[in-house]
Amino acid sequence: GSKKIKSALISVFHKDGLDEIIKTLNKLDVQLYSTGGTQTFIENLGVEVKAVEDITGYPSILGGRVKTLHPKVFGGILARRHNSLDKEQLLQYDIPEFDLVIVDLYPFEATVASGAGEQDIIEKIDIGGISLIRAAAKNYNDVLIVPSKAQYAHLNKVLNEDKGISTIAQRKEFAKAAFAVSSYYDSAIFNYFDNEQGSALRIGHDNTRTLRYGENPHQKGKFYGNLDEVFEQIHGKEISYNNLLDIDAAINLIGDFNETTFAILKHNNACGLASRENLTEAWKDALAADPVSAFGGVLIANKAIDLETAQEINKIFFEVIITPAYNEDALEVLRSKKNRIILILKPCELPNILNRTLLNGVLSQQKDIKTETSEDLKTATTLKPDANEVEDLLFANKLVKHTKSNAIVLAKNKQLIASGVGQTSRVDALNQAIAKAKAFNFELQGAVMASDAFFPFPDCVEIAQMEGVKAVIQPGGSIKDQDSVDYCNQNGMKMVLTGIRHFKH
Ligand code: 93A
Repeated sequence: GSKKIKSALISVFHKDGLDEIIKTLNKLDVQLYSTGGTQTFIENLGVEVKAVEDITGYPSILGGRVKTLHPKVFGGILARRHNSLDKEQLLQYDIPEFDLVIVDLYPFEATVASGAGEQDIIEKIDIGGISLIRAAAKNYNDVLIVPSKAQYAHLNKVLNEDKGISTIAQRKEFAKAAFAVSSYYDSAIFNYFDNEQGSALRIGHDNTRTLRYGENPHQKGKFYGNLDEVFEQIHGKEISYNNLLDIDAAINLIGDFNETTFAILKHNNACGLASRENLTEAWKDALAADPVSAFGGVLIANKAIDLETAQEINKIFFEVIITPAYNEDALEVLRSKKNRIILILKPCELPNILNRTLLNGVLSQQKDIKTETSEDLKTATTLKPDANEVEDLLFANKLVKHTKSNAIVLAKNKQLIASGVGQTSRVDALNQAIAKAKAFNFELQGAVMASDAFFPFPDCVEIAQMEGVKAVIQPGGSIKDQDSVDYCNQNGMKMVLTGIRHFKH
């Protein structure tokens, strides 16, 4: 149950914030023990403290690599206070009990981030501190563990609330935080050694966000990660689970476009996208593809939003807008709706790994970061696409890569005309795209078609040709490729092959 803290072992890297705790512990008559630097800090506060070296009989050796690693330290942390044999051994070997352990680890991650050399980084792998944390957390039944300076405020609260008495529930809560710290710390070390893999999923103790709910209101939801690295939210309501899915899709999509581009996404697929010299034009032409779907969508642009564009955007209802920057007057317009989520996209490198849970495990793969250029294209037909058509083909191909399979994208003049998304057959995807294009009065004459995977039969090029599509981009690789190529040749169409499939399930 409840325990009064009589002794504390303190070994912290960052000393800031410790003074308040030391003063409180001193007032509560707690016997303090500490390692070298921490000892000096405590003594400078005018508080009495015993050196760990005086208990172990060893000085800090090997340049500090071995300071606290000793049975007299770990015995005093791990001893079960209700176990008479443990108690006897403490007496036998003259080991003091530690009721409270405060640690702040060597800053491994920050040292890596600072660009330090390998030797400096290796020295920042904390061994003694992490062991103190794990030992004290294991013995939460008797010991209160404070595993990083992030928990100082919480400790202060406990110390002040009940005059240095902690409950078992509180100690278990701190132990949970301790294992979050130790597991995060070790995964940061793993990531450093595993640099070939790119950064793995990083879940930290202060990196969990409880969402209002999951995909639907009856499902609980959480996000593990640090969104602050990716964007800054400057306006609007709390970001939801579904918003995050769309934000992720939007950021990955826009990353493939270099020219001034505006995109509108719904359910992770683009329902509008255009590249133009001017942002307002890009917005208008993105919206034109499907103003119905755009309702409640997620918007993303790769240029700062100006006033004129903001005024245009403001005419429709949308959930989220993401851009690298906003002009002050544009922001004023966009802020007119209270709930609208406004995000500033930060320049940051996202992990190159995609993980997805399924059955009783996790599927993991590298991200699809392949973006084809004109050099990747092989013309399969007698007619070759001209320069403008090549631009449109590459444009459509980028879009189809970010669209759920089976996918067909129809585009013209760097504008998405319509796409068929997530269909169970390629023909269905094409028919959906054609129907949408017609519904919004688009003329498909001269348009291009992109497919995320090969055409198993010539039916898609036949249907597309009848609607006026002039050029096709696809990976190729079907045993019946030649049937599609023959049809194109007989009907004056052009076809290029990329050799790269872009399934997205
Ligand atoms: O090099 S260590 O892994 N060896 C140890 O035995 C040890 N014990 C505590 N580093 C060790 N520590 C770490 O020293 C703590 O985690 C803390 O970050 C730091 C505090 O040292 P000082 O009190 O000398 O500033």
